[in-house]
Amino acid sequence: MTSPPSVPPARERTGRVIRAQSGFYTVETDAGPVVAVLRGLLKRERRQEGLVALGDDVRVQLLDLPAGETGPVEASIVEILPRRSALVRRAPGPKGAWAQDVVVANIDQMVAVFAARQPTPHLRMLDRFLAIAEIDELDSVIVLNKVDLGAPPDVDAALDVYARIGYPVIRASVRSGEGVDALRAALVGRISAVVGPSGVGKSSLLNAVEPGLALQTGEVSESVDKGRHTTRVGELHPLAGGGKVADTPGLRELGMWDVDPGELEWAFVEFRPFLNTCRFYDCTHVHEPGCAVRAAVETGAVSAARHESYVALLQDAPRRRP
Ligand SMILES: Nc1nc2c(ncn2[C@@H]2O[C@H](COP(=O)(O)OP(=O)(O)O)[C@@H](O)[C@H]2O)c(=O)[nH]1
Ligand SMILES: [Mg+2]
Ligand SMILES: [Zn+2]
Repeated sequence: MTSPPSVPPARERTGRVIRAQSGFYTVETDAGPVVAVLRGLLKRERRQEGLVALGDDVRVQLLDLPAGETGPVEASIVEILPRRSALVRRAPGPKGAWAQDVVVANIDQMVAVFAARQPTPHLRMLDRFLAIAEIDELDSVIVLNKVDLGAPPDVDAALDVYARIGYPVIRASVRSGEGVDALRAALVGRISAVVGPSGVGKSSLLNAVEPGLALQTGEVSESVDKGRHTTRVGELHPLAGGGKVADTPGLRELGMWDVDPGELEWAFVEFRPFLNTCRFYDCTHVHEPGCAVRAAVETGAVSAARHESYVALLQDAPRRRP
């Protein structure tokens, strides 16, 4: 008995984007990984590239390739499921506007790595990262790598400030092995994104944490991340103990996206106890009389350097309020 040829029902799966490169996405599904592209219609609806981010949960439709044939693309992404979190940066968009750029979606924490030396740590940049993570509602872990080179005393003192305000601080060295177990423990069972300037040892640290990863280190190339038209490869690496981690190449500036001054003050966690006690309800904590945050800076309860970072970020943030 023969039956008329019928269109097989669309085979759909959901999964997580674990690799993104030049419009090709590796989606981890229950039945294994599939390489998918974004369906044209979805692309047109949203009118932009980069709609799918590393870490996104997506619905894919498996392509019906002729029997016996295999192709590089096995599925098309037909839906991006709601994100529960995202690490977002501000990137130059069309016509000089700022566009939102999701670096990694659905992560639990940001791991900010700096080097004790080579390159010199920029704590202003760390404060920016931490503020972004707070705004994105992500936990943060701070890693000072290359402690074998000896941290400058002011950097050591500053790290104590971060520990005091509640951030986990790991002093590490890939050379000596110090801190590697602590970093592994911080990563296990969680989805993390590692951020920080080039050359601080992000990839080396991850290789030490997870020897099978074999991430490229040393030869530092920023070119992959210079402009929006260049290729960026993103990958969520599985960890033996459970969890996943994304190494972000050359993410020098993790800009602020559409930050409201009211959000920024909240993003400096140690300001929170003082925010409702300023004389003016709309105090920006820069110059107003009766400012409880600045009073706390005077007494040393809030670090002057952190307050300076806050002021710098406030001036940098796009204003939505008049
Ligand atoms: N002295 C020292 N050098 C390190 C350490 N970790 C990494 N490096 C070196 O720093 C350079 C940059 O490392 P890499 O992992 O590529 O940095 P990334 O750009 O942040 O991923 C390489 O030459 C590493 O060998 C460390 O703990 N101590
Ligand atoms: Mg690297
Ligand atoms: Zn104030």
